[in-house]
Amino acid sequence: MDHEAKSRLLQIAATHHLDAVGTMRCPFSPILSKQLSTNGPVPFAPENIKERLDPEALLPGTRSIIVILFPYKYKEEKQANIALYARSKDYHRVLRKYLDAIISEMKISYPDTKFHPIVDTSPLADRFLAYQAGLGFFGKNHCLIHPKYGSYFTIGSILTDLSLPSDSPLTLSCGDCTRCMDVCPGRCLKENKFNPWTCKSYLTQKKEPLTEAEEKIIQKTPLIFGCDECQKYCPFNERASLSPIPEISEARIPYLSKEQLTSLSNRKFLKDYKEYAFAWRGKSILLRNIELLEKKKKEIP
Ligand code: B12
Repeated sequence: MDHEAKSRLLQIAATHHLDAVGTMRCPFSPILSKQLSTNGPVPFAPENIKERLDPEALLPGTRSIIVILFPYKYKEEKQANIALYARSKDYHRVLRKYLDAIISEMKISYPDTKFHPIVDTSPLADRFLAYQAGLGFFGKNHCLIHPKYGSYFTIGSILTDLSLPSDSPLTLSCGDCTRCMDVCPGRCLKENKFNPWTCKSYLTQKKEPLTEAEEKIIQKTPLIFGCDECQKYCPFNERASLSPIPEISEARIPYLSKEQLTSLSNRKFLKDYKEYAFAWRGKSILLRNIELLEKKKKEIP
């Protein structure tokens, strides 16, 4: 097992302000296939369970996975209608840049080693990689929770044929706290089950026509992209550290108004906001959500 490579990795990550780094050795724990088959299909993720358990398909010879948390907590912003994770530049791009830099630096010491970066869009279950790499525990809000950063982080990973020593899963838990379950707009949180189809985060991104019940879920809280309710009241997030990553404090867009959006053509919208994750479903979905919230306001006497 390559302990030296692990120390080098941690050193490199630290130079990039990254201190939540773990490693896991393949194969995955059998808990993962059990979780995936009992949970059923989720929006925006592949249905094929085999694909979700197969790092070999992405990098033949994968022996270990390096997992890195990218914290995104930021000081409070007075006017906001975009979920916290999407207010700075699209995390897919930002994380990819960090992962590529780390790979280039590792390659200097390990030139014959293979590395393959993934962020969100691979079939693998990112939270589980981070769990198995000792970076957090599964909260009742079904997010992964890290002792220092709470659940306010995104996850980037690197598959490699290096044989890195494995970190152990954390044994922390939410205890008796059920704050997230009580405030969830779509009532989708149950102790061991998550219903993604009534999650406000999903509904704000859903392109198909919404039912009346779905519209009501969106109208419950002010966000027009994503949802933070199950994270906002979590004690781990209340005391979480702010993000050490410079990109998180740059070029933030916490709020989009109806006027801003209607003044832009679809093309101009995509051009102006192409670097933000909230743009991926297009302008009309964001406008639909703003209009739903306005309609609700008018209904209140
Ligand atoms: C599809 C998807 C969604 C869907 C469905 C979410 C869901 N909970 O499944 C929607 C659109 C609703 C969504 C919303 C959000 N998402 Co999302 N999403 C994904 C995606 C692409 C796949 C998730 C998936 O496979 N779900 C299926 C279930 C089976 O998998 P899972 O969530 O990993 O669940 C695990 C738990 O059920 C676990 N488990 C549960 N209990 C226990 C207990 C034990 C002991 C163990 C071992 C395991 C365990 O086993 C499962 C297998 O890993 C991932 C990226 C990826 N490729 O993994 C991001 C991802 C999960 N999302 C992320 C984020 C940031 C969010 C939001 C916070 C965004 C927002 N503010 O609106 C919300 C959070 C909603 C919530 N409470 O989960 C982050 C999670 C960060 C974190 N700290 O956990 C990820 C990892 C993206 C990334 N790379 O950073 N998302």
